[in-house]
Amino acid sequence: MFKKILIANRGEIAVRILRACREMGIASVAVYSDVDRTSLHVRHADEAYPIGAATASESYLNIGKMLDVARRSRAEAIHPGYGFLSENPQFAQACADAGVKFIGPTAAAMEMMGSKTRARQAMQAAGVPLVPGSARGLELGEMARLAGEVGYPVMLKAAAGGGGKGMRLVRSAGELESAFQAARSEAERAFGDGEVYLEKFIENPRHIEMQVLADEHGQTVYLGERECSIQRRHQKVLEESPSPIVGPEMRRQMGEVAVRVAQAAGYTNAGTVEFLVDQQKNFYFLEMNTRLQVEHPVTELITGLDLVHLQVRIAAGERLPFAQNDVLIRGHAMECRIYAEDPDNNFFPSPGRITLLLTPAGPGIRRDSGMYEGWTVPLDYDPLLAKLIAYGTDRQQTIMRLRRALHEYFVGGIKTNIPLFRRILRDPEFAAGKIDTGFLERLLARPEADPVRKDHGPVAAVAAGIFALLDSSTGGSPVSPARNGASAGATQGATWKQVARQEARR
Ligand code: MV4
Repeated sequence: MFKKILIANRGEIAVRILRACREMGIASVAVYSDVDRTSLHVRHADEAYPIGAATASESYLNIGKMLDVARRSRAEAIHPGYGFLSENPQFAQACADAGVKFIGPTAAAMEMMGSKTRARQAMQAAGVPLVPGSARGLELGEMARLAGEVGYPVMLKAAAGGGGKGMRLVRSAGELESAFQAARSEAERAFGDGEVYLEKFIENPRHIEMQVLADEHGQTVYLGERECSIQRRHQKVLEESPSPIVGPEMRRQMGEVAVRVAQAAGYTNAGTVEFLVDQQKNFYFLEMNTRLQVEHPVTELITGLDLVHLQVRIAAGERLPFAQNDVLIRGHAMECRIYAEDPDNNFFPSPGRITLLLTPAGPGIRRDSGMYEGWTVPLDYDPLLAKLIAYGTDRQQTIMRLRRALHEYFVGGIKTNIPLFRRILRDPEFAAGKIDTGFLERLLARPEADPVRKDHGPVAAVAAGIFALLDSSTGGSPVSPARNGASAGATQGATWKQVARQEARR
């Protein structure tokens, strides 16, 4: 086993990996940028090295600095977490060349999955179900022909993309040419690669992914699915396992396909196979994420496994300590991603100092967090602060526990999306498991019930008091006797504004 591991990341995931290291008796090395000197991951580590300016390219994305710290600290392995260098094949290769074990798949497996067209070709050859479309990049003429064949609407995607970047929905033949040019130039600008391919468009799909683990001795297992349909602008917000629509038979089929995907890619360590699922529950391979994911805790809770321990053991050359038949799924888990952003202001990032932090606990609650009271949230990175994860015997109990924990959670000094979760978890469609990738957009388009109107009795009494006071002090103005008391809805706002202005002048 490794004696020392470098964690090439920050925030809650660095804390998560540091915890595993300590449990395993492995010494840990943290790295930190200038703005992370006082961050939680630095405190949990045995050693910590500064790696430069806040800008990620100078610190957490800098391959040379990361390998320099590995050499100076004599770390034998590097865990990349998620984001930053975690899916960078050049980094995985540089680690291998430097004799440091990268805790993840090989550079070759990562590279194959990095190109969506290469992955589609390999998966088509392996008999994996794909969304109908092209397995390679196309020119406009070929694209028009194929789009006619599979039928509109179609989706254009960048081969180098993923996660929603460089995608274009095309509803009819007339829109194809301009969408094609736009997709190509966007892909060229974003990835330096203008290759664009085509898929039939799946209306209101679900996003369901399968966790896999593969050791370096040829054994691959699946650990159940995660339902990730609650997203906003391709950013996941809430995840759960099991999916409300996946039963044992569908799980076995998806799991076996996911294992086939991993084996066709020569995949090792932890990975996630993403599927699009249509309204008839047909599932199609979308892409493979070659890293430990943000939402891994829901799988840990329903399987009882520790994915980070297993990643480390696999990277050290150990065999998987169990077989597929030993993997049992029990209960239900649900995760809320707590972001430092303001849901009332278009989800704008809300950095700043955390002046008061009240944290939930109690039965069935797990919290993976990178924040503490008094810490200042930097604005330089992804604003994920923490993950609140609930576990229960079934979905209903899990939802009640999560609602209870969200009621307890208080983060003062900054804005967070905690109120959004309270709203999602009260929604009847959500409670019924009727969710797809359009759920959150539909929820946000509905105006929230006005909390003031619910107590209109006391509010009306206070208003009447103010009106009476103003009436006596200003000789009747600004509230005309005709409108006093029972004013119509449309004029009410204007009256209030008048009163407020009057108040301000006093
Ligand atoms: C699609 C699709 C419908 N049809 N492909 C978005 C992210 C990227 N990973 C793939 N995405 C989609 N691909 C076809 N052929 C709809 C989406 C999509 C989506 C997928 C997963 C989760 C959320 C989504 C939100 C909008 C669109």
